Amino acid sequence: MTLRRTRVQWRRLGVVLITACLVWMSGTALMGQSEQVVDVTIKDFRFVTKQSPLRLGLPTVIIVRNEDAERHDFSSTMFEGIPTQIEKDGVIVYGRGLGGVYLDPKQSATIRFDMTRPGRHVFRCSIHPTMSGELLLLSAEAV
Ligand SMILES: [Cu+2]
Repeated sequence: MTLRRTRVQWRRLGVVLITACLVWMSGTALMGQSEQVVDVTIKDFRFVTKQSPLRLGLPTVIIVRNEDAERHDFSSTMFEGIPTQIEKDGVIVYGRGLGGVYLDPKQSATIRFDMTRPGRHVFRCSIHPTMSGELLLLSAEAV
């Protein structure tokens, strides 16, 4: 094998690596766009949400953080009959009949689902009946 041939092979390897890197980068960019994230913070016995209207048919991620020193619950009928994934402390629960998640003080959870019903969806804390909030889901045509 001559020295020149080795150089060509190294150059090819470089092109392959750069291509793989670009594909990976555009892939993560696309994933970031197609997932809509909602942050819900529980503080002073209230749900605080910063939300722009959500679109149907896109993977939705709700991140709930309990900043209180009290145990709370994030529950909603919006997950009814919809495959839902709830992750808490590295444990993932998956199912169609999940009603929500309990959060110990300073605990957080990530809820992933694909919303199919438009409208206003209420969520509440089953421990404290005065606590409630809502998410607005629009159909894609309305946006
Ligand atoms: Cu509560």
